[in-house]
Amino acid sequence: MTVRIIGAPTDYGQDRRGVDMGPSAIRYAGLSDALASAGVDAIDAGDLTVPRAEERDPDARQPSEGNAKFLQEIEEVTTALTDRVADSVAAGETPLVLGGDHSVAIGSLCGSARDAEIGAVWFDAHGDYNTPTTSPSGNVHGMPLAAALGHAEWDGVDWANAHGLREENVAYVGLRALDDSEREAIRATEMTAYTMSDIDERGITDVVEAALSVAGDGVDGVHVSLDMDWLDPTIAPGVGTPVRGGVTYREAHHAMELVAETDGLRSMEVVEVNPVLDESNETASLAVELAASAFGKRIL
Ligand code: 5AB
Ligand code: MN
Ligand code: MN
Ligand code: MN
Repeated sequence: MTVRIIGAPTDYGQDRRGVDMGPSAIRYAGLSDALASAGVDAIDAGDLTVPRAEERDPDARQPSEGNAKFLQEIEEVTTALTDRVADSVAAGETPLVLGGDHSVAIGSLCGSARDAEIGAVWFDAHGDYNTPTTSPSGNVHGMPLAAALGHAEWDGVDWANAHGLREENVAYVGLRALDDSEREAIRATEMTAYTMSDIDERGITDVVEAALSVAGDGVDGVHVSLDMDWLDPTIAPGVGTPVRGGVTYREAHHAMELVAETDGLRSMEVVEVNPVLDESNETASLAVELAASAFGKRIL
């Protein structure tokens, strides 16, 4: 397997500066060596060019198009990332996108689904299913799944709709912080949602196996989205929107080992690492370890 590392150093999707340094921190924590030890060929394709917020028109920092901040900047990043991911998949590689905030998922999904039907497993504390109208924050990192699935105000936003992503093949794992409107919207979809309570009751193995089978049913491949706030903040402090009660170190590793065992992994992203909020690059190091597990690293 050849993994293409694509850095997407953007922080336009949320309010806490620093998440744009995520790709550097993850590389510094030893990503290439870890992937090599997992037995994959890793090509580091470098970072997308993302202009800093300070270089942009100050007016662009205000909410635009309803209540979605930096939407024009996010469109630029998304269209570039979509092409990179689509080219990588077309070349027979598995792209690994490094965020950046979770708005990068729009590009990962659009690229991965360009010429295919895909499913997705969403490892996250949050639902990321807001729209510019329902969002309490205006931050697009809380909207990527709704955007990619083309719902509500996102319908027909061509650069953001991943037409090959099938709603019935999307599964959440580990939800624990939903906005009220988001909760209603998720209930109304055909997505499958496993919360932290499901993990408490059924155990991580059962839940992740179920999620992978939902995502992989009848599609060409599966996108895995790993938001580092999925993990408990005691082990992943370097994130912008931490929520207590996340998965443990071993649960996370085991989940990624199950990802590695599925045949259908088509693309993956690791997002929301914010080195400014981190402690000694701990969250970036954890992101590296989890990526290695997802690509096949084993203890023995
Ligand atoms: B993340 C919140 N629902 O929309 C919103 O980290 C948080 O990509 C979104 O999962 C968290 O602003 C987005 C309150
Ligand atoms: Mn997220
Ligand atoms: Mn999250
Ligand atoms: Mn659709």
